[in-house]
Amino acid sequence: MKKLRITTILGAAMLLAASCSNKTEVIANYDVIPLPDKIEVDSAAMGFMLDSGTKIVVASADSAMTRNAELLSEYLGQLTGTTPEITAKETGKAIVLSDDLASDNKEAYELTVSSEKITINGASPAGTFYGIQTLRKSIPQTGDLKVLFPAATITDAPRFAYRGAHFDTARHFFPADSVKVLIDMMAMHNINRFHWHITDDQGWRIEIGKYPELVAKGSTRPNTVIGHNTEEYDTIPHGGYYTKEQIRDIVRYAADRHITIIPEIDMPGHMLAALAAYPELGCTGGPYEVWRKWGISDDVLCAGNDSVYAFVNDVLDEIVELFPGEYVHLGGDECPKTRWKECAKCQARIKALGLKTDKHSTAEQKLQSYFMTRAAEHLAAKGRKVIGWDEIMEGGLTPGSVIMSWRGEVGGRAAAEAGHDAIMTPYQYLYFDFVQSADRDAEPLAASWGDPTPVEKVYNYEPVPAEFTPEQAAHILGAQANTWTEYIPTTSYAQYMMLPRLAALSEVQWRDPAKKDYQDFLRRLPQLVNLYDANHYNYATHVLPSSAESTDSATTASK
Ligand code: TNX
Repeated sequence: MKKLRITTILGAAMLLAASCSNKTEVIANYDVIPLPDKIEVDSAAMGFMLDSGTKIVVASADSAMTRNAELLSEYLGQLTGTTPEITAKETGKAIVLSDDLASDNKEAYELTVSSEKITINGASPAGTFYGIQTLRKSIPQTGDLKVLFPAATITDAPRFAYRGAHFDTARHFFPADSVKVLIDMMAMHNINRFHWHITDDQGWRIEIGKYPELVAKGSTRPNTVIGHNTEEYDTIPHGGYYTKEQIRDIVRYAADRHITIIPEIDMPGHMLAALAAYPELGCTGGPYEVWRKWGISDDVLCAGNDSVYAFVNDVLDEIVELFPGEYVHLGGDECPKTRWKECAKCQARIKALGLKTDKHSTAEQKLQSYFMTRAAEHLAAKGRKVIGWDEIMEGGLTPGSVIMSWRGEVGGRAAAEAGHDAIMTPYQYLYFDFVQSADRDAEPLAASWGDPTPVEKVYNYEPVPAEFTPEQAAHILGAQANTWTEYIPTTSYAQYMMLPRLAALSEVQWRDPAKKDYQDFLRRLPQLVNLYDANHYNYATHVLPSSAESTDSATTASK
Protein backbone atom coordinates (compact mmCIF):
# COMPACT_ATOMS: atom_id res chain seq x y z
CA MET A 1 0.00 0.00 0.00
CA LYS A 2 2.73 2.37 1.07
CA LYS A 3 4.56 1.80 -2.15
CA LEU A 4 1.41 2.47 -4.13
CA ARG A 5 0.94 5.86 -2.53
CA ILE A 6 4.54 6.82 -3.15
CA THR A 7 4.22 5.70 -6.77
CA THR A 8 1.11 7.83 -7.22
CA ILE A 9 2.84 10.90 -5.83
CA LEU A 10 5.91 10.20 -7.94
CA GLY A 11 3.73 9.66 -10.99
CA ALA A 12 2.01 13.00 -10.49
CA ALA A 13 5.36 14.72 -9.99
CA MET A 14 6.69 13.17 -13.18
CA LEU A 15 3.66 14.30 -15.14
CA LEU A 16 4.13 17.81 -13.85
CA ALA A 17 7.84 17.79 -14.71
CA ALA A 18 7.05 16.50 -18.20
CA SER A 19 4.62 19.29 -18.93
CA CYS A 20 7.32 21.88 -18.27
CA SER A 21 10.40 20.01 -19.42
CA ASN A 22 11.63 17.61 -22.08
CA LYS A 23 10.87 13.93 -22.17
CA THR A 24 13.36 11.48 -20.72
CA GLU A 25 15.38 9.73 -23.39
CA VAL A 26 15.92 6.00 -22.99
CA ILE A 27 17.59 3.38 -25.18
CA ALA A 28 15.71 0.22 -26.07
CA ASN A 29 17.26 -3.13 -25.26
CA TYR A 30 16.27 -6.12 -27.41
CA ASP A 31 17.41 -8.70 -24.87
CA VAL A 32 13.83 -9.52 -23.97
CA ILE A 33 12.05 -12.66 -22.73
CA PRO A 34 11.66 -14.93 -24.59
CA LEU A 35 14.89 -13.95 -26.31
CA PRO A 36 14.48 -13.63 -30.09
CA ASP A 37 16.29 -16.18 -32.18
CA LYS A 38 18.56 -13.71 -33.96
CA ILE A 39 19.31 -10.09 -33.04
CA GLU A 40 21.74 -8.17 -35.22
CA VAL A 41 22.37 -4.66 -33.92
CA ASP A 42 24.13 -2.25 -36.28
CA SER A 43 25.81 0.10 -33.86
CA ALA A 44 27.36 2.15 -36.67
CA ALA A 45 23.94 3.09 -38.08
CA MET A 46 21.52 5.64 -36.67
CA GLY A 47 18.66 4.22 -34.69
CA PHE A 48 14.97 5.16 -34.65
CA MET A 49 13.72 7.80 -32.23
CA LEU A 50 10.19 7.10 -31.05
CA ASP A 51 8.58 10.38 -30.09
CA SER A 52 5.26 12.17 -30.37
CA GLY A 53 5.64 12.42 -34.16
CA THR A 54 5.75 8.65 -34.67
CA LYS A 55 2.78 6.99 -36.33
CA ILE A 56 1.77 3.37 -36.68
CA VAL A 57 1.09 2.37 -40.28
CA VAL A 58 -1.05 -0.62 -41.12
CA ALA A 59 -2.06 -0.92 -44.75
CA SER A 60 -3.92 -4.22 -44.44
CA ALA A 61 -7.69 -4.09 -44.06
CA ASP A 62 -7.50 -7.33 -42.06
CA SER A 63 -9.20 -6.79 -38.71
CA ALA A 64 -6.53 -8.81 -36.88
CA MET A 65 -3.88 -6.44 -38.22
CA THR A 66 -5.91 -3.39 -37.22
CA ARG A 67 -6.26 -4.88 -33.73
CA ASN A 68 -2.49 -5.46 -33.67
CA ALA A 69 -1.95 -1.77 -34.44
CA GLU A 70 -4.40 -0.71 -31.74
CA LEU A 71 -2.68 -2.90 -29.17
CA LEU A 72 0.77 -1.60 -30.14
CA SER A 73 -0.51 1.94 -29.82
CA GLU A 74 -1.97 1.11 -26.39
CA TYR A 75 1.27 -0.54 -25.21
CA LEU A 76 3.40 2.40 -26.34
CA GLY A 77 1.01 4.87 -24.76
CA GLN A 78 1.22 3.02 -21.46
CA LEU A 79 5.01 2.93 -21.47
CA THR A 80 6.01 6.25 -23.01
CA GLY A 81 3.11 8.56 -22.24
CA THR A 82 2.41 9.14 -25.95
CA THR A 83 -0.19 7.09 -27.81
CA PRO A 84 0.74 6.95 -31.50
CA GLU A 85 -1.86 7.59 -34.13
CA ILE A 86 -2.73 4.74 -36.52
CA THR A 87 -2.89 5.41 -40.25
CA ALA A 88 -3.15 3.37 -43.44
CA LYS A 89 -0.74 5.50 -45.49
CA GLU A 90 3.00 5.59 -44.96
CA THR A 91 4.04 9.12 -44.03
CA GLY A 92 7.17 10.30 -42.25
CA LYS A 93 8.59 8.42 -39.32
CA ALA A 94 6.59 5.31 -38.66
CA ILE A 95 6.28 1.83 -37.26
CA VAL A 96 5.02 -0.18 -40.21
CA LEU A 97 3.08 -3.38 -39.60
CA SER A 98 2.58 -6.07 -42.22
CA ASP A 99 1.92 -9.80 -42.37
CA ASP A 100 3.43 -11.14 -45.58
CA LEU A 101 6.72 -12.60 -44.39
CA ALA A 102 7.57 -15.78 -46.28
CA SER A 103 8.08 -18.51 -43.69
CA ASP A 104 6.88 -22.05 -43.01
CA ASN A 105 6.35 -21.03 -39.42
CA LYS A 106 3.20 -18.94 -39.37
CA GLU A 107 4.17 -17.31 -36.08
CA ALA A 108 7.54 -16.06 -37.35
CA TYR A 109 8.29 -12.36 -37.69
CA GLU A 110 11.04 -10.01 -38.74
CA LEU A 111 11.61 -6.69 -37.05
CA THR A 112 13.90 -4.10 -38.63
CA VAL A 113 14.91 -0.76 -37.23
CA SER A 114 16.44 2.09 -39.24
CA SER A 115 16.53 5.81 -38.59
CA GLU A 116 13.38 6.34 -40.70
CA LYS A 117 11.21 3.44 -39.73
CA ILE A 118 10.60 0.33 -37.76
CA THR A 119 9.01 -2.52 -39.67
CA ILE A 120 7.38 -5.56 -38.13
CA ASN A 121 6.50 -8.16 -40.70
CA GLY A 122 4.86 -11.37 -39.56
CA ALA A 123 4.17 -14.57 -41.46
CA SER A 124 0.61 -14.06 -40.17
CA PRO A 125 -1.06 -11.47 -37.93
CA ALA A 126 0.03 -13.66 -34.97
CA GLY A 127 3.66 -13.38 -36.11
CA THR A 128 3.31 -9.60 -36.30
CA PHE A 129 1.87 -9.65 -32.78
CA TYR A 130 4.97 -11.39 -31.42
CA GLY A 131 7.13 -8.75 -33.10
CA ILE A 132 4.98 -6.14 -31.34
CA GLN A 133 5.56 -7.92 -28.03
CA THR A 134 9.32 -7.87 -28.62
CA LEU A 135 9.26 -4.17 -29.45
CA ARG A 136 7.18 -3.38 -26.37
CA LYS A 137 9.36 -5.47 -24.09
CA SER A 138 12.51 -3.75 -25.37
CA ILE A 139 11.49 -0.46 -23.74
CA PRO A 140 13.38 -0.57 -20.45
CA GLN A 141 11.26 1.74 -18.31
CA THR A 142 8.05 3.74 -18.14
CA GLY A 143 7.39 7.46 -17.91
CA ASP A 144 7.18 10.40 -20.27
CA LEU A 145 9.71 8.99 -22.70
CA LYS A 146 11.45 9.33 -26.00
CA VAL A 147 12.85 5.93 -26.91
CA LEU A 148 15.88 5.38 -29.11
CA PHE A 149 15.66 1.98 -30.79
CA PRO A 150 19.14 0.95 -31.98
CA ALA A 151 19.33 0.05 -35.68
CA ALA A 152 18.80 -3.69 -35.89
CA THR A 153 17.37 -6.69 -37.67
CA ILE A 154 15.62 -9.28 -35.55
CA THR A 155 14.39 -12.57 -36.94
CA ASP A 156 12.39 -14.82 -34.72
CA ALA A 157 10.02 -17.79 -34.61
CA PRO A 158 8.72 -20.07 -31.87
CA ARG A 159 9.92 -23.63 -31.34
CA PHE A 160 6.50 -25.09 -30.42
CA ALA A 161 3.12 -24.40 -32.00
CA TYR A 162 1.33 -25.20 -28.73
CA ARG A 163 2.43 -22.81 -25.98
CA GLY A 164 -0.07 -23.19 -23.21
CA ALA A 165 -1.04 -21.86 -19.83
CA HIS A 166 -3.83 -23.42 -17.82
CA PHE A 167 -5.87 -21.72 -15.12
CA ASP A 168 -8.49 -23.17 -12.79
CA THR A 169 -11.48 -20.91 -12.11
CA ALA A 170 -13.51 -23.75 -10.54
CA ARG A 171 -11.86 -24.27 -7.16
CA HIS A 172 -11.98 -20.53 -6.70
CA PHE A 173 -13.93 -18.14 -8.85
CA PHE A 174 -12.07 -15.30 -10.53
CA PRO A 175 -14.12 -12.44 -12.02
CA ALA A 176 -14.14 -11.95 -15.79
CA ASP A 177 -11.91 -8.89 -15.56
CA SER A 178 -9.18 -10.77 -13.74
CA VAL A 179 -9.36 -13.56 -16.32
CA LYS A 180 -8.64 -10.87 -18.92
CA VAL A 181 -5.64 -9.72 -16.93
CA LEU A 182 -4.34 -13.30 -16.91
CA ILE A 183 -4.80 -13.37 -20.69
CA ASP A 184 -2.75 -10.16 -20.95
CA MET A 185 -0.04 -11.80 -18.86
CA MET A 186 -0.05 -14.80 -21.17
CA ALA A 187 0.18 -12.61 -24.28
CA MET A 188 3.17 -10.78 -22.82
CA HIS A 189 4.93 -14.16 -22.65
CA ASN A 190 4.02 -15.18 -26.24
CA ILE A 191 1.65 -17.88 -25.01
CA ASN A 192 -0.97 -18.84 -27.59
CA ARG A 193 -3.25 -21.34 -25.78
CA PHE A 194 -5.27 -20.69 -22.66
CA HIS A 195 -6.55 -23.95 -21.20
CA TRP A 196 -9.50 -22.84 -19.10
CA HIS A 197 -10.45 -25.30 -16.36
CA ILE A 198 -13.96 -24.00 -15.89
CA THR A 199 -15.86 -26.76 -14.05
CA ASP A 200 -14.96 -29.06 -11.15
CA ASP A 201 -16.32 -30.63 -7.97
CA GLN A 202 -16.20 -27.30 -6.13
CA GLY A 203 -18.02 -25.18 -8.70
CA TRP A 204 -19.69 -25.17 -12.13
CA ARG A 205 -18.82 -21.80 -13.57
CA ILE A 206 -20.28 -21.54 -17.05
CA GLU A 207 -23.88 -20.83 -17.98
CA ILE A 208 -25.48 -23.67 -19.97
CA GLY A 209 -28.91 -22.73 -21.33
CA LYS A 210 -30.39 -26.23 -21.36
CA TYR A 211 -29.36 -26.98 -17.75
CA PRO A 212 -29.95 -23.79 -15.75
CA GLU A 213 -29.41 -25.54 -12.39
CA LEU A 214 -25.73 -26.03 -13.22
CA VAL A 215 -25.04 -22.44 -12.29
CA ALA A 216 -28.12 -21.86 -10.15
CA LYS A 217 -27.10 -24.65 -7.74
CA GLY A 218 -23.69 -25.80 -8.92
CA SER A 219 -21.77 -22.54 -8.80
CA THR A 220 -22.01 -21.85 -5.06
CA ARG A 221 -20.80 -23.58 -1.93
CA PRO A 222 -21.79 -22.40 1.55
CA ASN A 223 -18.28 -22.59 2.96
CA THR A 224 -14.83 -24.04 2.28
CA VAL A 225 -12.44 -26.26 4.17
CA ILE A 226 -9.57 -24.43 5.82
CA GLY A 227 -6.05 -25.36 4.73
CA HIS A 228 -5.20 -28.85 3.47
CA ASN A 229 -8.48 -30.65 4.18
CA THR A 230 -8.47 -29.99 7.90
CA GLU A 231 -11.71 -30.72 9.77
CA GLU A 232 -12.40 -27.00 10.00
CA TYR A 233 -14.49 -24.92 7.63
CA ASP A 234 -14.73 -21.19 7.12
CA THR A 235 -18.09 -19.41 7.16
CA ILE A 236 -17.80 -17.65 3.81
CA PRO A 237 -20.09 -18.67 0.94
CA HIS A 238 -18.07 -18.89 -2.27
CA GLY A 239 -19.44 -18.73 -5.78
CA GLY A 240 -19.63 -17.14 -9.16
CA TYR A 241 -19.97 -18.06 -12.81
CA TYR A 242 -19.50 -16.58 -16.27
CA THR A 243 -22.53 -15.70 -18.37
CA LYS A 244 -22.47 -16.58 -22.04
CA GLU A 245 -21.99 -12.94 -22.86
CA GLN A 246 -18.94 -12.75 -20.60
CA ILE A 247 -17.53 -15.91 -22.14
CA ARG A 248 -17.92 -14.51 -25.65
CA ASP A 249 -16.26 -11.30 -24.57
CA ILE A 250 -13.31 -13.19 -23.04
CA VAL A 251 -12.96 -15.42 -26.11
CA ARG A 252 -12.77 -12.29 -28.28
CA TYR A 253 -10.34 -10.61 -25.91
CA ALA A 254 -8.05 -13.64 -26.10
CA ALA A 255 -8.37 -13.90 -29.89
CA ASP A 256 -7.31 -10.26 -30.24
CA ARG A 257 -4.13 -11.33 -28.46
CA HIS A 258 -3.74 -14.40 -30.68
CA ILE A 259 -4.67 -16.75 -27.87
CA THR A 260 -7.07 -19.63 -28.47
CA ILE A 261 -9.06 -20.72 -25.46
CA ILE A 262 -9.36 -24.45 -24.84
CA PRO A 263 -12.31 -24.96 -22.50
CA GLU A 264 -12.15 -27.97 -20.21
CA ILE A 265 -15.32 -29.72 -19.10
CA ASP A 266 -13.77 -32.31 -16.83
CA MET A 267 -15.60 -35.67 -17.03
CA PRO A 268 -16.68 -38.26 -15.91
CA GLY A 269 -14.96 -37.44 -12.58
CA HIS A 270 -14.65 -33.99 -11.02
CA MET A 271 -18.40 -33.55 -11.58
CA LEU A 272 -19.84 -33.10 -8.07
CA ALA A 273 -21.07 -29.57 -8.76
CA ALA A 274 -23.10 -30.88 -11.71
CA LEU A 275 -24.35 -33.82 -9.62
CA ALA A 276 -25.47 -31.41 -6.89
CA ALA A 277 -27.58 -29.67 -9.55
CA TYR A 278 -28.82 -32.84 -11.30
CA PRO A 279 -28.49 -35.79 -8.87
CA GLU A 280 -30.06 -38.19 -11.37
CA LEU A 281 -26.78 -38.06 -13.34
CA GLY A 282 -24.92 -39.96 -10.59
CA CYS A 283 -24.89 -43.73 -9.89
CA THR A 284 -26.61 -43.45 -6.48
CA GLY A 285 -28.97 -40.58 -7.26
CA GLY A 286 -27.55 -38.52 -4.41
CA PRO A 287 -28.21 -36.23 -2.71
CA TYR A 288 -24.91 -34.55 -3.52
CA GLU A 289 -23.44 -31.20 -2.53
CA VAL A 290 -21.04 -28.82 -4.27
CA TRP A 291 -17.82 -29.93 -2.66
CA ARG A 292 -16.46 -27.81 0.15
CA LYS A 293 -13.12 -29.58 0.36
CA TRP A 294 -10.30 -30.67 -1.98
CA GLY A 295 -9.29 -34.02 -3.41
CA ILE A 296 -10.80 -36.78 -5.50
CA SER A 297 -14.49 -37.60 -5.10
CA ASP A 298 -15.86 -41.13 -5.50
CA ASP A 299 -19.08 -39.67 -6.87
CA VAL A 300 -18.79 -39.29 -10.65
CA LEU A 301 -21.13 -39.31 -13.65
CA CYS A 302 -22.91 -42.62 -14.13
CA ALA A 303 -21.61 -44.33 -17.26
CA GLY A 304 -24.52 -46.72 -17.56
CA ASN A 305 -27.25 -44.12 -17.89
CA ASP A 306 -28.25 -42.90 -21.34
CA SER A 307 -29.46 -39.56 -20.05
CA VAL A 308 -25.87 -38.87 -18.89
CA TYR A 309 -24.60 -39.23 -22.46
CA ALA A 310 -27.38 -36.91 -23.62
CA PHE A 311 -26.40 -34.41 -20.92
CA VAL A 312 -22.74 -34.52 -22.01
CA ASN A 313 -23.66 -33.98 -25.65
CA ASP A 314 -26.00 -31.10 -24.84
CA VAL A 315 -23.38 -29.37 -22.71
CA LEU A 316 -20.72 -29.86 -25.38
CA ASP A 317 -23.05 -28.43 -28.04
CA GLU A 318 -23.26 -25.19 -26.09
CA ILE A 319 -19.52 -25.21 -25.36
CA VAL A 320 -18.67 -25.60 -29.04
CA GLU A 321 -20.94 -22.68 -29.84
CA LEU A 322 -19.07 -20.45 -27.40
CA PHE A 323 -15.49 -21.52 -28.10
CA PRO A 324 -14.45 -21.53 -31.75
CA GLY A 325 -11.04 -23.22 -31.25
CA GLU A 326 -10.13 -26.59 -32.70
CA TYR A 327 -9.82 -28.36 -29.33
CA VAL A 328 -12.13 -29.09 -26.43
CA HIS A 329 -10.57 -30.60 -23.29
CA LEU A 330 -12.65 -33.41 -21.80
CA GLY A 331 -10.57 -33.95 -18.66
CA GLY A 332 -10.77 -37.65 -17.88
CA ASP A 333 -8.45 -37.45 -14.86
CA GLU A 334 -8.90 -38.87 -11.40
CA CYS A 335 -12.12 -40.81 -11.96
CA PRO A 336 -12.40 -43.46 -9.23
CA LYS A 337 -14.31 -46.55 -10.32
CA THR A 338 -15.78 -47.18 -6.84
CA ARG A 339 -19.38 -46.31 -7.77
CA TRP A 340 -19.26 -47.92 -11.22
CA LYS A 341 -18.20 -51.24 -9.65
CA GLU A 342 -21.37 -51.24 -7.53
CA CYS A 343 -23.77 -49.62 -9.97
CA ALA A 344 -26.22 -51.98 -11.68
CA LYS A 345 -26.51 -49.70 -14.72
CA CYS A 346 -22.74 -49.38 -15.17
CA GLN A 347 -22.27 -53.13 -14.80
CA ALA A 348 -25.07 -53.79 -17.29
CA ARG A 349 -23.35 -51.45 -19.75
CA ILE A 350 -20.03 -53.25 -19.25
CA LYS A 351 -21.76 -56.53 -19.97
CA ALA A 352 -23.64 -55.24 -22.99
CA LEU A 353 -20.41 -53.86 -24.45
CA GLY A 354 -18.53 -57.07 -23.67
CA LEU A 355 -15.82 -55.20 -21.75
CA LYS A 356 -13.48 -57.53 -19.86
CA THR A 357 -10.63 -56.94 -17.46
CA ASP A 358 -7.31 -57.95 -19.02
CA LYS A 359 -3.67 -57.41 -18.12
CA HIS A 360 -3.70 -53.85 -19.46
CA SER A 361 -6.88 -52.46 -17.97
CA THR A 362 -9.95 -53.21 -15.92
CA ALA A 363 -13.45 -53.45 -17.37
CA GLU A 364 -14.29 -50.16 -15.59
CA GLN A 365 -11.29 -48.42 -17.16
CA LYS A 366 -12.55 -49.63 -20.51
CA LEU A 367 -15.96 -48.24 -19.64
CA GLN A 368 -14.32 -44.85 -19.10
CA SER A 369 -12.65 -45.20 -22.48
CA TYR A 370 -16.07 -45.92 -24.01
CA PHE A 371 -17.47 -42.86 -22.24
CA MET A 372 -14.69 -40.58 -23.49
CA THR A 373 -14.93 -42.00 -27.01
CA ARG A 374 -18.65 -41.25 -27.21
CA ALA A 375 -18.05 -37.65 -26.21
CA ALA A 376 -15.09 -37.39 -28.61
CA GLU A 377 -17.20 -38.77 -31.47
CA HIS A 378 -19.89 -36.22 -30.76
CA LEU A 379 -17.26 -33.48 -30.98
CA ALA A 380 -15.65 -35.00 -34.07
CA ALA A 381 -18.99 -34.76 -35.86
CA LYS A 382 -18.78 -31.03 -35.19
CA GLY A 383 -15.23 -30.81 -36.50
CA ARG A 384 -13.59 -30.60 -33.09
CA LYS A 385 -10.76 -32.56 -31.55
CA VAL A 386 -10.30 -33.73 -28.01
CA ILE A 387 -7.55 -33.24 -25.46
CA GLY A 388 -7.59 -35.38 -22.33
CA TRP A 389 -5.43 -35.91 -19.25
CA ASP A 390 -3.14 -38.92 -19.50
CA GLU A 391 -5.60 -41.18 -17.63
CA ILE A 392 -7.62 -41.40 -20.86
CA MET A 393 -5.02 -43.85 -22.16
CA GLU A 394 -5.78 -46.34 -19.39
CA GLY A 395 -8.68 -48.16 -21.01
CA GLY A 396 -7.46 -47.61 -24.57
CA LEU A 397 -6.97 -44.23 -26.23
CA THR A 398 -9.62 -42.73 -28.48
CA PRO A 399 -7.94 -42.30 -31.87
CA GLY A 400 -7.24 -38.64 -32.63
CA SER A 401 -7.26 -37.52 -28.98
CA VAL A 402 -4.31 -35.51 -27.75
CA ILE A 403 -2.78 -36.61 -24.46
CA MET A 404 -1.97 -34.01 -21.87
CA SER A 405 0.74 -35.60 -19.78
CA TRP A 406 0.54 -34.45 -16.17
CA ARG A 407 1.59 -37.48 -14.10
CA GLY A 408 5.15 -36.98 -15.23
CA GLU A 409 6.09 -37.59 -18.84
CA VAL A 410 5.12 -41.28 -19.02
CA GLY A 411 1.77 -40.71 -20.71
CA GLY A 412 3.13 -38.17 -23.17
CA ARG A 413 6.03 -40.41 -24.10
CA ALA A 414 3.82 -43.46 -24.61
CA ALA A 415 1.38 -41.44 -26.72
CA ALA A 416 4.12 -39.99 -28.95
CA GLU A 417 5.77 -43.39 -29.32
CA ALA A 418 2.44 -44.81 -30.46
CA GLY A 419 2.07 -42.01 -33.01
CA HIS A 420 -0.37 -39.79 -31.08
CA ASP A 421 0.04 -36.11 -30.30
CA ALA A 422 0.91 -35.07 -26.77
CA ILE A 423 1.35 -31.93 -24.71
CA MET A 424 3.80 -32.00 -21.84
CA THR A 425 2.69 -30.58 -18.53
CA PRO A 426 4.42 -32.75 -15.90
CA TYR A 427 3.58 -31.77 -12.34
CA GLN A 428 7.21 -32.10 -11.30
CA TYR A 429 8.15 -29.05 -13.41
CA LEU A 430 5.10 -27.17 -14.58
CA TYR A 431 2.61 -26.93 -11.70
CA PHE A 432 2.44 -23.30 -10.75
CA ASP A 433 0.17 -24.04 -7.80
CA PHE A 434 3.23 -25.66 -6.22
CA VAL A 435 5.31 -23.58 -3.84
CA GLN A 436 8.24 -21.70 -5.39
CA SER A 437 10.90 -22.29 -2.78
CA ALA A 438 11.77 -24.78 -0.07
CA ASP A 439 11.31 -22.05 2.53
CA ARG A 440 7.54 -22.45 2.93
CA ASP A 441 7.42 -20.17 5.94
CA ALA A 442 8.58 -17.30 3.76
CA GLU A 443 5.65 -17.72 1.38
CA PRO A 444 2.82 -15.22 1.68
CA LEU A 445 0.03 -17.76 2.20
CA ALA A 446 0.12 -20.39 4.92
CA ALA A 447 -1.61 -22.95 2.68
CA SER A 448 1.21 -23.09 0.13
CA TRP A 449 1.55 -26.61 -1.15
CA GLY A 450 3.31 -29.04 -3.49
CA ASP A 451 6.96 -29.82 -4.05
CA PRO A 452 9.17 -26.75 -4.35
CA THR A 453 9.23 -25.75 -8.01
CA PRO A 454 11.61 -22.84 -8.36
CA VAL A 455 12.00 -20.71 -11.49
CA GLU A 456 15.24 -22.49 -12.45
CA LYS A 457 13.54 -25.89 -12.43
CA VAL A 458 10.86 -24.60 -14.77
CA TYR A 459 13.48 -22.94 -16.97
CA ASN A 460 15.49 -26.12 -17.39
CA TYR A 461 12.55 -28.32 -18.31
CA GLU A 462 12.89 -30.01 -21.71
CA PRO A 463 9.61 -31.31 -23.21
CA VAL A 464 11.11 -33.62 -25.87
CA PRO A 465 12.76 -36.79 -24.54
CA ALA A 466 16.41 -36.91 -25.64
CA GLU A 467 16.15 -40.33 -27.28
CA PHE A 468 13.14 -39.46 -29.45
CA THR A 469 13.39 -39.79 -33.23
CA PRO A 470 12.39 -36.67 -35.23
CA GLU A 471 9.06 -38.39 -36.06
CA GLN A 472 8.31 -39.00 -32.40
CA ALA A 473 9.47 -35.50 -31.45
CA ALA A 474 6.99 -34.03 -33.93
CA HIS A 475 4.18 -35.53 -31.82
CA ILE A 476 5.14 -33.36 -28.86
CA LEU A 477 3.01 -30.35 -29.74
CA GLY A 478 4.39 -28.27 -26.91
CA ALA A 479 4.38 -27.58 -23.20
CA GLN A 480 1.99 -25.98 -20.74
CA ALA A 481 2.00 -24.87 -17.12
CA ASN A 482 -1.02 -25.52 -14.91
CA THR A 483 -2.24 -23.28 -12.11
CA TRP A 484 -4.79 -25.09 -9.94
CA THR A 485 -6.47 -22.89 -7.41
CA GLU A 486 -7.39 -24.94 -4.36
CA TYR A 487 -4.95 -22.81 -2.38
CA ILE A 488 -5.04 -19.71 -4.57
CA PRO A 489 -7.99 -17.58 -3.46
CA THR A 490 -7.18 -14.21 -5.08
CA THR A 491 -6.08 -12.83 -8.44
CA SER A 492 -3.15 -11.12 -6.82
CA TYR A 493 -1.89 -14.39 -5.35
CA ALA A 494 -2.48 -16.18 -8.67
CA GLN A 495 -0.23 -13.60 -10.34
CA TYR A 496 2.38 -14.12 -7.64
CA MET A 497 2.35 -17.87 -8.30
CA MET A 498 2.58 -17.43 -12.08
CA LEU A 499 5.19 -14.70 -12.28
CA PRO A 500 8.01 -14.92 -13.05
CA ARG A 501 7.63 -18.68 -13.66
CA LEU A 502 5.61 -17.84 -16.79
CA ALA A 503 8.74 -16.07 -18.06
CA ALA A 504 10.81 -19.22 -17.56
CA LEU A 505 8.09 -21.28 -19.26
CA SER A 506 8.06 -18.92 -22.23
CA GLU A 507 11.69 -19.72 -22.99
CA VAL A 508 10.94 -23.47 -22.78
CA GLN A 509 8.10 -22.98 -25.27
CA TRP A 510 9.74 -20.49 -27.61
CA ARG A 511 13.48 -21.00 -27.79
CA ASP A 512 15.93 -23.49 -29.23
CA PRO A 513 16.96 -25.50 -26.15
CA ALA A 514 20.61 -25.50 -27.26
CA LYS A 515 20.67 -21.72 -26.84
CA LYS A 516 18.97 -21.52 -23.44
CA ASP A 517 21.05 -20.15 -20.58
CA TYR A 518 19.56 -19.65 -17.11
CA GLN A 519 22.10 -17.06 -15.96
CA ASP A 520 21.45 -15.02 -19.08
CA PHE A 521 17.71 -15.35 -18.46
CA LEU A 522 18.20 -13.93 -14.95
CA ARG A 523 20.17 -11.02 -16.41
CA ARG A 524 17.26 -10.21 -18.74
CA LEU A 525 14.49 -10.68 -16.17
CA PRO A 526 14.52 -7.26 -14.40
CA GLN A 527 13.55 -5.49 -17.64
CA LEU A 528 10.48 -7.72 -17.92
CA VAL A 529 9.72 -7.11 -14.25
CA ASN A 530 9.56 -3.37 -15.03
CA LEU A 531 6.73 -4.24 -17.38
CA TYR A 532 5.05 -6.31 -14.63
CA ASP A 533 5.26 -3.20 -12.44
CA ALA A 534 3.86 -0.98 -15.19
CA ASN A 535 0.86 -3.33 -15.35
CA HIS A 536 0.57 -3.62 -11.56
CA TYR A 537 1.06 -7.38 -11.68
CA ASN A 538 2.01 -9.10 -8.48
CA TYR A 539 5.05 -11.43 -8.73
CA ALA A 540 7.43 -13.53 -6.69
CA THR A 541 10.83 -12.06 -6.02
CA HIS A 542 12.92 -15.14 -5.12
CA VAL A 543 15.23 -14.88 -8.13
CA LEU A 544 15.29 -11.12 -8.60
CA PRO A 545 18.12 -8.85 -7.58
CA SER A 546 16.94 -7.22 -4.35
CA SER A 547 16.72 -3.77 -5.98
CA ALA A 548 14.06 -5.05 -8.38
CA GLU A 549 11.91 -6.50 -5.60
CA SER A 550 8.31 -5.47 -5.41
CA THR A 551 7.77 -4.52 -1.79
CA ASP A 552 4.08 -5.17 -2.16
CA SER A 553 3.97 -8.79 -3.26
CA ALA A 554 3.85 -10.40 0.15
CA THR A 555 1.19 -8.10 1.54
CA THR A 556 -1.10 -8.00 -1.49
CA ALA A 557 -0.87 -11.77 -1.87
CA SER A 558 -2.25 -12.38 1.57
CA LYS A 559 -5.27 -10.10 1.12
C1 TNX B 1 -4.31 -33.00 -9.79
S1 TNX B 1 -3.60 -32.44 -12.69
C2 TNX B 1 -5.42 -32.65 -10.51
C3 TNX B 1 -6.20 -31.44 -10.11
C4 TNX B 1 -5.66 -30.82 -8.85
C5 TNX B 1 -4.15 -30.80 -8.91
C6 TNX B 1 -3.51 -30.09 -7.77
C7 TNX B 1 -4.98 -33.08 -12.79
C8 TNX B 1 -5.36 -33.53 -14.11
N1 TNX B 1 -5.76 -33.24 -11.70
O1 TNX B 1 -7.56 -31.77 -10.00
O2 TNX B 1 -6.17 -29.54 -8.75
O3 TNX B 1 -3.69 -32.15 -8.95
O4 TNX B 1 -2.15 -29.84 -8.00
